[in-house]
Amino acid sequence: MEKTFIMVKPDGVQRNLIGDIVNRFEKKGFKLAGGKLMQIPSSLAEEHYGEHKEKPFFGELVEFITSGPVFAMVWEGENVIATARQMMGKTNPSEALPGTVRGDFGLTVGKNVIHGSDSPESAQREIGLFFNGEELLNYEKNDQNWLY
Ligand code: IDP
Repeated sequence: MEKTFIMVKPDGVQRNLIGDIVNRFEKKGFKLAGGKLMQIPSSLAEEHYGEHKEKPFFGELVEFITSGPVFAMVWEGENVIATARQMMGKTNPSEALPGTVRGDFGLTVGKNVIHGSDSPESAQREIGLFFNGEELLNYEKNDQNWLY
């Protein structure tokens, strides 16, 4: 089953949004494979956001994402990568629709509450950066027959 990497950013943790965000993914029908509260070291932040290294906001981005705890998760389910991106809303919260995480909770692109992998390649890469195999659980869940 497809997996994606989702992270509540430091602003979301400070603003008490972990529960709301987890709730949205649970209610949608996705299955939690792993999750942890962690403080990201600069080296991991720079690797995670490597594709933005040349951007003017790179320094600010690394500083922000390492500024406090994040809640990192792996969610699993049919088409979860693309669906999670829709549930997050556009990168800039001012363009994100109501009903999306960024549309409901964010105001600025620098503090947009949530990260989610944007493709199967980045999902695989990001899951590998943040979780080791033992932290991802493979277990039976009783709701699956009512979802699939
Ligand atoms: P995404 O998070 O929606 O995938 P990306 O383009 O991959 O968006 O950008 C990564 C993160 O970098 C964004 O979530 C946002 O927090 C930050 N970011 C993107 N553009 C800007 C900008 O112009 N100024 C400050 N931060 C930005």
